[in-house]
Amino acid sequence: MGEWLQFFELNEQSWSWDQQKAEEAWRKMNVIRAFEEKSIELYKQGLMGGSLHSYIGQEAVATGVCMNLNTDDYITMTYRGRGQAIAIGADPYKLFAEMLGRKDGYCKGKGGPMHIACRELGILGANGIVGAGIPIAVGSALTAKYRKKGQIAVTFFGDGATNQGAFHEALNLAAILKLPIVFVCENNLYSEMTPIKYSTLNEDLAERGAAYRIPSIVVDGNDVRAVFEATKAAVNRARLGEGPTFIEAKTYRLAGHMFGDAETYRSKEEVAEWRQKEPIKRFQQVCLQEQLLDEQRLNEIQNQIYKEIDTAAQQAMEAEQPGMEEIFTDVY
Ligand SMILES: Cc1ncc(C[n+]2csc(CCOP(=O)(O)OP(=O)(O)O)c2C)c(N)n1
Repeated sequence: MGEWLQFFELNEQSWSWDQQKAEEAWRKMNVIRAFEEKSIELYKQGLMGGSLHSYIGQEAVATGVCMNLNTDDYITMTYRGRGQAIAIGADPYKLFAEMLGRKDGYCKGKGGPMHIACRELGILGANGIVGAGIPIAVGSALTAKYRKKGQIAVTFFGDGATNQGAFHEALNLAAILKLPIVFVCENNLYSEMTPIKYSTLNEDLAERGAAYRIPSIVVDGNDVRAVFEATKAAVNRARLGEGPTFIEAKTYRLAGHMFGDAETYRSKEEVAEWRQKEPIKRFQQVCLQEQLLDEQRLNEIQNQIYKEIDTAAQQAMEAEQPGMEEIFTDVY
């Protein structure tokens, strides 16, 4: 299995991003964070239906991966999928509108927080069923292979999903058919309220990709640079027809599994420890150390983003609800 499994280390000496790339990463991560914080605020006020599963803490994964993608690539993700949607270019107003049940939402307000989909952005759907997005992405990778337009598929899922049967079937099929797909496992150490050590003996879930003879990489999921570089190689392989790659991004969700989670299954000390390693703070330090962006510019961008997110949320709250004529359309 050794030859199929790799531990990605960022080469600090040769790593270089220009100011534009650093700004792109800083912006995307902050838009996701601001959006998720605002969503919690709206949910608390009882303005949103369904459940809300926060992506706070995992921003570097969606950002680092999606910075390598084009909008004609395909992505699937979980109920936390607003992070990936934003990273691929979704409009926060349309996302808020969706979550608030407004007609301007990506699914005309009928999908809610867990079911973002947008064909124009290649988003084949966030999915409330654990692991269900994985075979859908494999199917789209098969389409991409036939179409020969250089498209690829990327699927995001959690550690818990790697115990689903569909995950194993999808990996095996992608490996044998050499499909252009990147499997991105966001290992945030918990499946709902179950710590991974209670459900899975593998310490590195990338071993599961390696077991299917898929080149598999473990990467620091809280370092946007490492996620970007590891994904870049995987995306190149997929575009060149060299088959799938499995990326395990080690990360941590800083909020509860969903809004209302009492978090009795983990200690405050553990959360505090991970808060020190959270991706936005870490990237801020890199930007300052490497003199890519100074403190004033970082703050300026961040403040602007928080204002824009407030405005988008306000506009969505004031937006129209779908009319009765929409009640049976697009519903399966
Ligand atoms: C097939 C299925 N089984 C159980 C559930 C209930 N459930 C919702 S989220 C979740 C945890 C999944 O954990 P993981 O895949 O690690 O993703 P994370 O929530 O950590 O992002 C479970 C068991 C479900 N939605 N679908």
